[in-house]
Amino acid sequence: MSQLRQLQLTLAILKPDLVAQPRVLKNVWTRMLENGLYFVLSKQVHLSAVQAEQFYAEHRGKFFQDRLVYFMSSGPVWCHILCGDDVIGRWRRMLGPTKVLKTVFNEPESIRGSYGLTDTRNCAHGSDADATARKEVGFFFPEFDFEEWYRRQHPLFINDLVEFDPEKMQHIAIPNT
Ligand code: FUP
Repeated sequence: MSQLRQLQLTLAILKPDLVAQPRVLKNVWTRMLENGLYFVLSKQVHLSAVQAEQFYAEHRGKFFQDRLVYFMSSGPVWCHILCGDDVIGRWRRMLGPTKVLKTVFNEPESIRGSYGLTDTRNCAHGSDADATARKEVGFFFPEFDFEEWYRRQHPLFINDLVEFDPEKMQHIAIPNT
């Protein structure tokens, strides 16, 4: 029985600590592209404290909530919808574990291990499951329609009929495909 291959979608956020360092930001984008991740949609956003609090609603009341909200609204972030085979796991493995103060020792080559500053200022985010990805993509890209994307764009991405456009920071269809 053959099984149809389907690419996965996820949300990546490059956080204010990373965005504030242009050379590091570029290096992370290069790592993402070299790892074969596709950029479906990208935008830069400066979250308000209210929006940051909403995005991290699951952490309400935790000891780090205030510092997390303050940090996430302290400067612009880049949001990317990524796609690829097992992209949720792949992007999270590239990131390394959440807690930077351990990750710098345990996984120094990971993005958080390389560039993370503290457990809060930990460079970047990746959705942890399909359902979370849908919710988080919807938070930043309410206009994005998953079903429509799978119908119209997925065939291009799965056949690698796309190329990266650095102006738009996203992969677009190769002309005449
Ligand atoms: P992750 O799925 O890797 O984003 O991890 P969590 O959902 O557990 O944590 C979300 C964010 O909370 C982290 F990215 C940073 C912040 N955090 C802290 O500031 N301190 C902690 O001890 C744990 C998490």
